[in-house]
Amino acid sequence: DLTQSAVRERLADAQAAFDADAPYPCGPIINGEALTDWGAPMTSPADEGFQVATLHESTEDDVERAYKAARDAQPGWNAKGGPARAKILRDMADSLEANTDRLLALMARETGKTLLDGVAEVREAVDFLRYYAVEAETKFGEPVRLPGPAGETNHLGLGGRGVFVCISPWNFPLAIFTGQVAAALAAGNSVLAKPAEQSPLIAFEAVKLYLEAGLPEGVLHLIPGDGKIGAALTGLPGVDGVAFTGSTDVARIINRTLAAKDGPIVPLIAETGGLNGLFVDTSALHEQVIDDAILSAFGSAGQRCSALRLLLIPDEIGDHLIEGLKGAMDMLKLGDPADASTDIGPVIDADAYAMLESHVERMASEAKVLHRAPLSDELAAKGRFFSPALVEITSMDQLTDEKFGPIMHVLRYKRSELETVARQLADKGYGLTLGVHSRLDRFAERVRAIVPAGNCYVNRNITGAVVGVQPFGGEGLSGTGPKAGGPHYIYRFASEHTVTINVAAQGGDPEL
Ligand code: UN1
Repeated sequence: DLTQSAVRERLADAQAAFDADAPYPCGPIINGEALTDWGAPMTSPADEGFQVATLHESTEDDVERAYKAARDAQPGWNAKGGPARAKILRDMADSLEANTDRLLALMARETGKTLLDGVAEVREAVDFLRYYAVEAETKFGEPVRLPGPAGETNHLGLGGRGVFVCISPWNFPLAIFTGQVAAALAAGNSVLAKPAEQSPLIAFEAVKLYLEAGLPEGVLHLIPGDGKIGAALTGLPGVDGVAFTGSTDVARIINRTLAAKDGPIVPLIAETGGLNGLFVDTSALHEQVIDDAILSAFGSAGQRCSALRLLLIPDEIGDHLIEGLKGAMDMLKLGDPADASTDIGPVIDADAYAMLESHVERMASEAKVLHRAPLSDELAAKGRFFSPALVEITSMDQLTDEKFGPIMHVLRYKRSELETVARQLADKGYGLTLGVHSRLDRFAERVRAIVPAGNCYVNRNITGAVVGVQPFGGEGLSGTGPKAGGPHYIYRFASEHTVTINVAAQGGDPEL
């Protein structure tokens, strides 16, 4: 039954069932064994009185043990070959799909993710698994015969690099966790996965499902913990690669840790922050600009690296657009993420809340806070709900770096100064998402020629990249590339080998 009310009822039942059994014991999973015997309580950002989980943090000893097991298991996993690994990834995808309702309930409580965002998140995780399954099959099957001189055969084969460390963020606690792990596994690596310290439970549940789907126990280990555990993982002498999504600052720390080690040069795949602009010109459709700007800046409570941070509007239509944005903000519903009518849930924790509040305070004195979305006292008292803010800046100097949350800055520009403001934004050094709203093709080209962006969106919202359709990732301060969910990503997890055989020595090439 797919009527709206039936779906709502089903999701409410799943939420009630989840809530009834909370708090959940959560901890490392090493060699298939979950360590959950003791743990610190974790509360929900949407309701500080609700205890979601107890977390048994990993120790350095756990890191060592998991590493040894991962090292031992990797050759066997690699030798299985791409097609056999693809089958397991598909079974993992089916298992996530079958458990969607429970996973939505869990994310609503652990990270404050709204139901609508949760649905997209499970979808994305499933898409990653199926996308990398195809990659495993098509790129990691039989070695490819290459052309070469008569008398010898040449083959190129792809395999895993060894043991990969995957460090994932809380804002996509299932999708990015799964995307990194699935790519590493597809290529034939074993994995030590560290979810963000704010979202270990969803990763814990996912790893349990993966093991049930037939993933060998030694191949994937869950190592929850804070930055200390991250440092222990990336500092392991034998690590063969690191995939990281999070802040630019932490990516730099990881890069330094890897570079300081004696031994092989270890690749880092980093997806970091953004300072994403949306350029509007006078030909744009106002209602569409408002709709897309609101969704891009405030959707997921602005907690996406792809989110809109700066809306650039021409003087001529500035007042009109700003009035429209204020009106649209008044319509936003902040509330319980598990309620299907909620648009915006809480921000992740007290630190995030304090950082955002202090930025808005600074903007109130140095720039101008134009509007805040409505937030009831009751909600504010219950969890980390932050009222979305519209801030007008008058100079690009007032926007220094990414503020991860629901704050949209607007800057009015004179048409004759488009190139200048575009250059000022480019000079910030990021290059993740970029939006353009115009009915003139030439306008998008002018902006794109100046502002670097891994993902550019024209006349639409700038978040929600779809796996395989908009491979996602940026450049400069935004990351190393290659793009997740795209055809080049998997190669960074792989090693390449050629085999050349002098067949003339055996009496000729049997294949010719
Ligand atoms: C992130 O926010 O850390 O396009 C990256 C999007 C998502 C962003 C994920 N793929 O909105």
